[in-house]
Amino acid sequence: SGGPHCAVVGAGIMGAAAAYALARRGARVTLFEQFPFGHDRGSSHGATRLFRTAYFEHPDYVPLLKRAAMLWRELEEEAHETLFEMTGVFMAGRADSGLIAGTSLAAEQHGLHLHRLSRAEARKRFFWFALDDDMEAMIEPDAGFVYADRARAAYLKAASAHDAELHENSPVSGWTAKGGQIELEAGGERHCFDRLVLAPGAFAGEFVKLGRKFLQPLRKSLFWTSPGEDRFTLANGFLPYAIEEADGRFRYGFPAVDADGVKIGEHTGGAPVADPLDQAPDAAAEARRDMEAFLKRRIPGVSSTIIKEQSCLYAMSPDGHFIIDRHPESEHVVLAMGHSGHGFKFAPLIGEALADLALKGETMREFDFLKLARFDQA
Ligand code: PYC
Repeated sequence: SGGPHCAVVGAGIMGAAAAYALARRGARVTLFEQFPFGHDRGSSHGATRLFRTAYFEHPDYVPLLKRAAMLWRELEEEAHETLFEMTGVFMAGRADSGLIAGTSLAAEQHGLHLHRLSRAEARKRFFWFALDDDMEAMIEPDAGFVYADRARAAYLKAASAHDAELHENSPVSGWTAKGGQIELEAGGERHCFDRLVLAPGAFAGEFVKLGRKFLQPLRKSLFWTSPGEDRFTLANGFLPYAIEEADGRFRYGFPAVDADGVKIGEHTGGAPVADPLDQAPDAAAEARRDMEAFLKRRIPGVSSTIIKEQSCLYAMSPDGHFIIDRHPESEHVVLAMGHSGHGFKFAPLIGEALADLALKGETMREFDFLKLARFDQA
């Protein structure tokens, strides 16, 4: 293809989506991934990720989410497979919790529907959950989940179908912007590109040349428990869920979608990681016990015995919001980082935004609140 030659670094969901968006627009794309495709050392592996539209984190994300939902459907069409399930998500917490108050605020500001459940209805339809009397329960209908591994693989396949060159096991050791070109070192060789797209996830480190202050990797433990009888399934009305406790701890999970059972994780907490290249240790016995206690207390019908565990890295930005921008050092370098454990659902749109920034120098103004400039005053 005759467009500019773009290097994409990182084949997590953001890099994969960017490679596809660029290749589809006619750019020549070379993607570098330090590990094998589909590895489980970053933030994109696993079967499922939540999708929500009434966004408790900030109402400004809502217009982005509406577009992301449409783009997930486009990817499904391109890939001829189901990647996105708009099942609704069950949420519970006190009225003043970040989850319930924030979701309500975003819904109100953007005219989104929330189905608020009376205590009796919550008990009847969501009998799996043991809720406190002072908790509110609701379903967000414009919410559901994305099949994560499948979506990332679909983006790589679609990028390749549009002639992107994909390199796994190819760490990039450095880059330099020089006179409108980017020099990149990979596999002991120097390569020259017109544009560079950085999607480094938790591995941003010194590599992004912004200093370390924009990234704190956190390691999270995820657990799976046996569904016992076949009741914790979508077919039986068990929805993906998010529950915030009075102490602010936020746990979430999914129905059993595969043989691994019922997934459960904690969105709050996590262990700061000095070097994300270190292999994950087993979850502390204490984290397991804590999750087992949560299951007993809140979802007593599911087995509280953990049958599988895995870890996942969050790439925390200083304010928990994404950083999507051109690089201060060169207008030909663009980046998406700091997804802070809630970025996956946005990936199709972030891929488009990175392609916009790389090819046109700007993207939708709805992304303005995610620029680096917000940290200038700090
Ligand atoms: O973005 O909804 C989310 C989420 C839940 C747990 C981790 N991220």
